[in-house]
Amino acid sequence: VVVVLVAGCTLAAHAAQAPPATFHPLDPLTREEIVSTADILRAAGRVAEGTRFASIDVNEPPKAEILAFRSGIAARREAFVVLYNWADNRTSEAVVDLRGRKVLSWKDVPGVQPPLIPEDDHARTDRILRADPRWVEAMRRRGIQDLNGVVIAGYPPGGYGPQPPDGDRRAIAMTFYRDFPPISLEGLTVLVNLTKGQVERFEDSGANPPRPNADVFYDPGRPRPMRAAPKPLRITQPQGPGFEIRGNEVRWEGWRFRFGMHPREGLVLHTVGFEERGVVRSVLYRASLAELVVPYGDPGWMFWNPFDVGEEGFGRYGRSPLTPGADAQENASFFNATMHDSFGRPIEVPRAVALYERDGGVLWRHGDDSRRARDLVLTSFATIDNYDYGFNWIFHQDGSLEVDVQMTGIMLFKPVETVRETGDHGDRATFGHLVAPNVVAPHHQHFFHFRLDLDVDGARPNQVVEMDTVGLPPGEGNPNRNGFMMKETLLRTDTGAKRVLNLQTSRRWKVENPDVKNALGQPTAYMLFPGENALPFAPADSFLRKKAGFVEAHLWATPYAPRERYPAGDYVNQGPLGDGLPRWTQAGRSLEREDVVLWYTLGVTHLPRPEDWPVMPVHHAGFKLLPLGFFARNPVLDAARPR
Ligand SMILES: [Cu+2]
Repeated sequence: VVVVLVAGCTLAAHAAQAPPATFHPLDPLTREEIVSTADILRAAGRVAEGTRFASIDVNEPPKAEILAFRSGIAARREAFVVLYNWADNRTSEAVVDLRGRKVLSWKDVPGVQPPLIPEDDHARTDRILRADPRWVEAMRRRGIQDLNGVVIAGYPPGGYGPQPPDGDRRAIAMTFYRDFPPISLEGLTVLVNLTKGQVERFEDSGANPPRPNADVFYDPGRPRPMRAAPKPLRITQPQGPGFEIRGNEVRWEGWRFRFGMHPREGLVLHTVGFEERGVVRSVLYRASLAELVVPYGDPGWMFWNPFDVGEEGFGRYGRSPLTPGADAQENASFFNATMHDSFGRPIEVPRAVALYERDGGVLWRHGDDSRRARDLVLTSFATIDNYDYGFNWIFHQDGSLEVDVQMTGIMLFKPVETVRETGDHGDRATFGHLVAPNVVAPHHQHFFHFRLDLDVDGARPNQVVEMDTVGLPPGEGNPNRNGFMMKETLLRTDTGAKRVLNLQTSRRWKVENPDVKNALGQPTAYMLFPGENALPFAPADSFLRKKAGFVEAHLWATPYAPRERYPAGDYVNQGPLGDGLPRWTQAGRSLEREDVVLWYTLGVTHLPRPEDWPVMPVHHAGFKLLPLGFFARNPVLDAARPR
């Protein structure tokens, strides 16, 4: 084992400097801080030849410290690092003090695996599989002479079921044609033990379906006839944007929030509040996409249900710059993000985030008195292999905050014999839909899971209330049988706060502050207002539902606990079943007059259409956080008249 030590002069060059005036302890790590983090760990002898940096992230200080933070204070600055050493298959967590330039803590975490290490996992899988005579034979049987004509990738073994308890690092291997289109070879089911360097499971059903014609695939390089561009629609702001930026803080139309790009979760919102008469009222302490899992409905594809956040590292792996004028409006401001590679080197992602104002349609009207709305959109996209996910956090002037998820990119597919449906159900693809000749896209679901740490007028006392609307039975109080009422149920414990949507009761939930009342005497609150959603089709005892336990409910609520960040657990890759929300919520912790966190599952059932091929037009799904008695009347009554 070679320990790489960094020379003293390098350390001096990165000496801690006074933080800039706009510094906030939740700001993402800078390029220099990522370099320092790796340097400090090396200098401490913690980085061996086989060590990889699975994640480097700002170690968020305790909530109380953040809420007490005032600019100018030299707040602590720490990095939280997950390291993996190939030499002894060891995962470790370190906290590095960037001001004191020392390793504050080091902990080995036995039996767990960090997410995909793209720099190594694919290459190691490739090396192991090529050396296996069964694979060589499988290629020969498929008539592939030139073995350089295929590439091999290794992914976290998601749906393979529980892994042996040895803790070894494993990958599922997929073999693709190298030339266009890069189709994966059917019939091969291969599990590779990356720690022992051997193929552990090899099944070849020998299927060799026809290769679909290349021109049914999306190829950005192929010349295609283009329609004429529409007449110009200019979006200009001659006096500049309506928002104000101070470091990572944004101020706009009463809203105040901070944002950052997180290596695992992507776009994160911090300390969201609404300013009224010079006082900032808190709404959300932190909000992010905490997990995403995509189970496929084709029985031949059980191995493939990736956890894009926990297994792949959504922010770090999915980095893709935004295209001005396409991914964001032409008046957008763009922000770079700094991610890192497995060797701890910073990677600058240009235009990782965009912020812009857009027309928001009618704000309100009555007769000839009407007002136009303006929205503020914070946006980012991640390309995770074939799929592209966009996240819009949309701030509205009326105090509502909307999450708009955009699904696009290329659907997974499998080649089939069918060229054209005959109308006879017999030749229909049962577990998918024919989207092009010889191409079936399997049915699948996307389960986005958001962690929403609401702080309504303070972190506490907050509590969660379920709201159901029910029709009154006919009787004395309801002689005309038209009465319906809204029933509120306080969710008293986290064990009892696993709730699913109910269309029959127009169910929704709110987080209220029982001690802060509006002018009408009502507790101030924010309501989670659902949009499209779904329940899993996998059976209750399936591996998927044990591993992605968060799909069991649309809404979960927990008392705030700083270590509870990821609903399927910290280590999802080959991780234990039932970790995360199902485990934390067994104890029946109180949610009454607490600091509460909402967890929301947003499910989308994707039954592929021909129109989704070869690249999908964006499908939107989302939810809203609406003020509910947070204001005592329409907060935009004073909006300016149109000019
Ligand atoms: Cu989809």
